Amino acid sequence: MEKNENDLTQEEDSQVVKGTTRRGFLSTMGKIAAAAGLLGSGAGMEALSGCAKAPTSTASVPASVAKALVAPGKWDKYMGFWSGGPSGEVRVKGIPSMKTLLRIPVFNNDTGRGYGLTGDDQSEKMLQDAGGYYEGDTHHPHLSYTDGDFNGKYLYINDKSAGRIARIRLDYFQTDAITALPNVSAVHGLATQRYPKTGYVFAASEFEVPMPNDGRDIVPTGNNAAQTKNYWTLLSAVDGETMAVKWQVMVDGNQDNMTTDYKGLYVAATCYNADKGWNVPTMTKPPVAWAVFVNIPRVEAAVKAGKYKTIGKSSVPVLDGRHGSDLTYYVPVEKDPHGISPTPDGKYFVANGKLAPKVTVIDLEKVFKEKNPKDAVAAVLTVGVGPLHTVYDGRGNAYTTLFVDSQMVKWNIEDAIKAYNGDKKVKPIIQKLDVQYQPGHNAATQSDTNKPTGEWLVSLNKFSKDRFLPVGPRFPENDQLIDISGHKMVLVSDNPVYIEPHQATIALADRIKYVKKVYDPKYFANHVAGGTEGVKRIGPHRVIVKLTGVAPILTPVYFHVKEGDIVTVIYSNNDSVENLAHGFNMTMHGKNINIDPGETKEVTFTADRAGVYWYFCTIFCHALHLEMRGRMIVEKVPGYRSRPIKPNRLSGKPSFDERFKDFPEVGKA
Ligand code: K7E
Ligand code: CUA
Repeated sequence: MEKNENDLTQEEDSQVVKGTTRRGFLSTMGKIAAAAGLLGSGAGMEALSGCAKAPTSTASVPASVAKALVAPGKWDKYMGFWSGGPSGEVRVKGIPSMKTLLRIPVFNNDTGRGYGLTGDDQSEKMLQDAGGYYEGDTHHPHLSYTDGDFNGKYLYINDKSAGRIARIRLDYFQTDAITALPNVSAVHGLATQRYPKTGYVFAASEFEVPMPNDGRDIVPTGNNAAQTKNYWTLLSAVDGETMAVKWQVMVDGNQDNMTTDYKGLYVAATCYNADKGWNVPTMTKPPVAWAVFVNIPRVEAAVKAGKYKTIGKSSVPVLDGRHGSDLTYYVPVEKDPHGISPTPDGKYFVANGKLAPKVTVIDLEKVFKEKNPKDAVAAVLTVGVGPLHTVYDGRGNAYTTLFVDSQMVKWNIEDAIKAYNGDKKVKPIIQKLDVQYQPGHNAATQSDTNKPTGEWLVSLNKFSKDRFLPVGPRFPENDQLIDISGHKMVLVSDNPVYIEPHQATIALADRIKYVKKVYDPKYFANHVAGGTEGVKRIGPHRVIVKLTGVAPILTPVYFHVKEGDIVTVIYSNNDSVENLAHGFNMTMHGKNINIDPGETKEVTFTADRAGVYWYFCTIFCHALHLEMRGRMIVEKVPGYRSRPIKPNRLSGKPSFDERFKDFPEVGKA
C-alpha cells in the first residue's frame, strides 16, 4: 500500500515535537487546526503542504530528455543565475530541470518580496542612495571566484540603464549593495576577476558621453563627427568586497561586452562603435573594430604613481587608456565584436563578430607582447551569421550562438587554429543545431570556470514564435536546454520564460555552499525581542511601532497614531522555523514587506487619513494565517488636510484603460 503523505515517520514525528522543520511545523499546525475544527483531517493537510502526487511516466521519452528529468522531491545538480533584462531582477534556476527556484529583486520594485519603493526601508534606501531609480536593465550576472572557480560568496549584476552594479550575497540570496558608477552612461559589460580571487568587479560603459556629462561639449547636432568628438567611455574597476570604485580607464570607441582571464592580468572589452558614430550608418561603417585589453598590474602601478586625473565631482582615479597608452592593447576584430569569453584552459579569448560571420581567437600569451596587435590573433573562423556569444565544454570545443541563423554552432578551438594556419584537412565546425529562435547568450555548466563539466548547454532565445500557446502580442521568450555530453548536441526541452532571459551562468550546486535557512536575530541591531513590543512617540509627528510575529500571533494587535504621523514599523519575525516567513501589509498605505525567519525589517509610511486600517500577514504561514492581523487606528487631527479619497472609490465607477477606448469588444473584431 502506498504511504499516505500525512503519515509521519518516527523521525518526522520527533521533529514535530521539536518544531524545527517546516514539515514538522506544518504538521503540528495542521493537527492544531484540525483539532480546532478548521480543516478536514487529511485533505486540509494536503492542501497546506502541497503534497500533490505527480507521477511522471518516462516510458516513451527519448534518453536525453529522460536524463534531464528531475523527479519530484529531487534536487538539480546545477544552479543557474539568470539576469532578467528590463525586469531589473535576477532569477535562480535548477539545471537540468530548468525550474525557476527564486526571483531576486535588484534594481526593481517587487511587491512579492516587499522590496523597493513599496517595500522595506532598507532596500528603498539602497536604491535611493544609488540614484533613486526603481527600474533597471540587468544583463550580465557573474559569480565571485577563487583560483578560477566559483567560491559561492556573491553574484554581481549590472544595470545598463542607470550605470550601476549590484551585489547579491549567496548566503541569504538578497541584494546587499549597489554602486552607482561616476561619469558613465549605460554600464553594459560586467566581468569578475577570476584569479587569484574576486577581487575586482569590472564594468564597461557603453554609451559615449561628455566627461563630465554636465552640459559641456554639447555641439550642434548634424552629420559630422564633431558632435561626438569629446564623448568617451570608461572601464571601471570596483572592489568586490567593499563595492567601492577603485579606478577607471578611459578608452577609445565604445564598449560592449567584457571578460577577464584566468591569471588576473587582463580585462578586455569589445567595441562596436570604433568611430564614435551617432546613428546606425555611422556606427556600423568601420569594417574592423577591436577588443581592448586593459593591463591590470600596469594600471595599479600607474594609480600608485599618481598618474591619473579625476573627472568633475568624482574623486575616482581615471587613467588614459586611449590609443598610444601602455595600459591598453587594441586587438582588431571583424566587424563589430559583441561577446568575449576566455577558454577554460586560460589560453585564449574568443570574440564574436556580430556583423561579421566570424569568431576571432586571441592568444593571451601574445597580447601586450606582439608589436602589432594583429599578430595576437590565433584564428579567425567563419561560423555563421550573427555570432554573439561563446561558451565551452572543457573538452576543447566551443559553442557559439548565431542570432541571425537561429542556430547553435559547435566548433573545435585547436582545429580552428590549425585551419587558420593553412591546414586544409581539419574541419573545425562540428555541428549546427537549430534553436527557436534568435539566441543571444548561451550558458553551459561550469563553462565560466577553469573546470567546465560539459553536460548541459542553455540557449537563451529572444524569440519563441510558434513554440508555445499564444498569449497575446507579447510572446514568451525561450530558454532551450541542450545535452552536450556527447559528440552531437541534442535539444532536450523548451522553457518559456518571462522578460528577459538575458545572460546566465551555471554552477555546480555544491559551489553555492554558504546558503542559510534562517537569519540569526543577533545580526539585527533593531531586533524586537518578545515582550518589548509597543508604540513610542519620538517627535511631534514621528512614531515608532515595534512589532513581532510568531505564527499566528502578531504583537501588538492594535496601535494608535494621529493623522499626519510618520510611522516606522520595526517588525521582527521571531519564528525560527525554517521557511516560515511572515508578511506585513499596511492596507491603503501602499506598503508591503516580508520578513524571513529570524529577520527584522523596517517600513515607513505616513498615516495621512483618519480611520481604522488593518495590517495583515501576506505570506501563508499558518492555518490561522488569515487571523494574523491587527489595526492601526488613526485619530482625527482638527485642521489636518488628510489624503483625499479618489473619486472612483466614491462614485463606484470603474477605471478603464484609455488605450482601448476605440477597440472593438473582445470577439467582435
Ligand atoms: Cu549579447 Cu547585453 Cu549580453 Cu544582449 S549583450 S545578447
Ligand atoms: Cu504570518 Cu501569514
